[in-house]
Amino acid sequence: MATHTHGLGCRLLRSGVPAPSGRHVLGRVAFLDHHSAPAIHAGVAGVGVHLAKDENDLVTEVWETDSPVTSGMYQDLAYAHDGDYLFCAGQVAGTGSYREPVRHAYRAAFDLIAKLDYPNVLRIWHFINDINRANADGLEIYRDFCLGRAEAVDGLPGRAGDMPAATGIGSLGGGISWYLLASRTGRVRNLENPLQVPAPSYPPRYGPRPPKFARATSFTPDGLDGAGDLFVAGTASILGHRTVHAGDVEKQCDVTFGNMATVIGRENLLANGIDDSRTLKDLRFVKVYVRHEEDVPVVAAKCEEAFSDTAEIAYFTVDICRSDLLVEIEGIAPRA
Ligand code: 3EB
Repeated sequence: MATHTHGLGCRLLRSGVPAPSGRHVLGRVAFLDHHSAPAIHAGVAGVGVHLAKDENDLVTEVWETDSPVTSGMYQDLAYAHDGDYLFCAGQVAGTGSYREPVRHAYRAAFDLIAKLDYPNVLRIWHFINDINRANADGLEIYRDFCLGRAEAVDGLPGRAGDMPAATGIGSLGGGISWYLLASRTGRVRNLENPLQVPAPSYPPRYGPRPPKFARATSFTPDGLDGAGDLFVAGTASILGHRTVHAGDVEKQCDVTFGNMATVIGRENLLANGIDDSRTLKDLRFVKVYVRHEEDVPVVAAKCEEAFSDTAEIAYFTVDICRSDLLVEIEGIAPRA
């Protein structure tokens, strides 16, 4: 991560135009006041996600690596890889039914992963416009998306169907923008949270097919021990499979912090055979999604207390996959 001078690194910057760092850019995700399709610009693979209300609110996430990258387009996907890591970004245009195009987009990405030989998927992000609105058939768009994703994952061979930590969150436009990171080597372990029902086991009340993602993904490069880089999925105020504290954003923050701390804490890592331990203070590159703009100050105050002074924290005002969720938070606990 940014603390690394080698391996996969991240920068989360409060500006639209990041200064060069001297490392190789694997992928660039710009959180903009408009949408911009996956593309290669000056050799850099990237996508523009419509997540900012105006141009004073821009954030850029840059993924960096050690070796020169090769970038290109595969179907509608923009990708780059360096022999160790792969970045891939896609977009599904707004439509009355996402099921088929999401299945198609996921399949294309997994074809690319197989073709280029990056079988370890580390992390996936999805930004879904009108996430709580009904599609042409009256199905909520998030549920429509989950249906296509589940069908795509059904068709994947062996371990490829074992999905990593993800984010599935609203956006302000552009259909569905999404991106993923994968590696050729190293060890990937997907973790669950003992306080939450695994998302793939959610009961049918939440939609015809459940969300397919893990609560966290541990990525340990070859030759190293412990949890490595811990990617924590978008996390919300859910215990078991139920939303708790509907209508109370502060209590939703507390449950979210508890969920994140539990997933990366010593007990859960040991239960997964990983001799390591992390806390909320180890989290970096934190993205905080807040449903109502007026809640941002109180959520930010809670986050500043919960996370480290040195954590990069970006706040976005967007809808969340369940109408009763007011806040969702993700982060990365990088290896030391
Ligand atoms: C949850 O725990 C909250 O559909 O990929 C969090 C992270 C959530 C990822 C996804 C959804 C997703 O169910 C929502």
